[in-house]
Amino acid sequence: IVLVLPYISLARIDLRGDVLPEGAALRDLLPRADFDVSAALEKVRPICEDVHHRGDAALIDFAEKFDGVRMEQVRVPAAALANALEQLAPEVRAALEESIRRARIVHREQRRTTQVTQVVPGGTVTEKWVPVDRVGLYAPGGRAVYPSSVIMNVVPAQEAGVPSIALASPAQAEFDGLPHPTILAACALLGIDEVYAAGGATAVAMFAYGTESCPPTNMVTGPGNIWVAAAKRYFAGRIGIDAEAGPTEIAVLADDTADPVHVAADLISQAEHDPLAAAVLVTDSAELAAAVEKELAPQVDAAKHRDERIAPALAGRQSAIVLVENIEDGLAVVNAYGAEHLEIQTADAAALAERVRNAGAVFVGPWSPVSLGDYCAGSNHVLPTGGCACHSSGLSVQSFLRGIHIVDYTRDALAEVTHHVVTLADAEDLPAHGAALKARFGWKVPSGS
Ligand code: HSO
Ligand code: ZN
Repeated sequence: IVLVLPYISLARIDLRGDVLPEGAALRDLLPRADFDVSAALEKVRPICEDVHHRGDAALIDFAEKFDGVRMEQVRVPAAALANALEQLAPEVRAALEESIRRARIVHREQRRTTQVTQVVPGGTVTEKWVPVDRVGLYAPGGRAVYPSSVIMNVVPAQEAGVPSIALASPAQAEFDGLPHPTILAACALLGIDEVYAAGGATAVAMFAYGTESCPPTNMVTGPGNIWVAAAKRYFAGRIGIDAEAGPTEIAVLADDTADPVHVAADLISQAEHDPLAAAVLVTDSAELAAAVEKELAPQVDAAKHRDERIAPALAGRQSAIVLVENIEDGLAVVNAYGAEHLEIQTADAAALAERVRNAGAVFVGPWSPVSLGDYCAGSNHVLPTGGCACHSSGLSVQSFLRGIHIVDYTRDALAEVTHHVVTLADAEDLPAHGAALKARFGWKVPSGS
């Protein structure tokens, strides 16, 4: 019997030989999925406004329409959370607990602390970090049921000290209109008891406007599909949001020291999420490129989600092997691309990682694959996609904190700088600004010293 394996051929982009373009020109040569959030915006607007006007009744109707189940209530009863935890397989519980433990270690230590700066004698500016009062976290359902993402949203919010945390996830017909039981169990493990069955744009609208059962939140975070991204954009400015998450991405920068078996496995691991997921290998070794392609075929063939996600993701225009003249050029390429996840599998991986400027997260060397970061590294896996790593960070404890400047000057310290304030106020033709200081000193400007 001759077994014909479907040959997975990644598109090739050959940047060897010529002088490498820079900046935007280089970025334009690199592959990326289409993710048109503004087009989706028009569709989510009426949905969000319906939730605004009809509250819980709209959430229940939309769940029936989109998730195929008519639920009785939006808020998940406490008994359902306890029950989900009870039913959770012990090994899954142990793994979730370890994931939580490691994420807590990292996020707790990364919390910013109050910084008092003595600007002049008698004059201080303090930056105080205050958690957001109330946040709504979203955990997708459908194709993606990720209790790990519950952890990645809840832990930073808790470590920031957010006093009120609610979570929403779509109603599942299979589970009588409750969110998926592993999502509920993860909430229970994390001590989150305010959970709602609401999906996509409707969940974001529920958090933004509030309904009879869910008080409004100040902020919404969490991954989701294009409807969630569009709803976040709709509410941006009214509430705080994290990045608009698009399809996941992995870039691997590798030289001939990399193991093609590992590289292929890592590319496939993220292609497993979505037919639009991007897998990009950047290498200066034609031999490695060929070996990875050869290795992909049997690994893809054996993969569970081969047909619906992995094969289309690898064959999609967003995925490619990029050949470069040398690793320096490779570094320029990955910096131009700004991947959500960047693995560095080269001889000098740690030194190269230090020079990465644009990436959501960097995974150094052969023993730090992206899958480790997805679950158990302690790092956060909610990361900027679509090139947003060029201007934004992933979710962290900082995402849920606001830095408030507290200004405290004595009479003498104010007197000493008054003439400068008055001069600048006059220069901007805002003399009342200066007058606010003059009034304190009998309308005579202290001369300064
Ligand atoms: N790689 C995804 C997160 C995830 N992976 C959840 C597995 N479960 C985006 O960073
Ligand atoms: Zn993943």
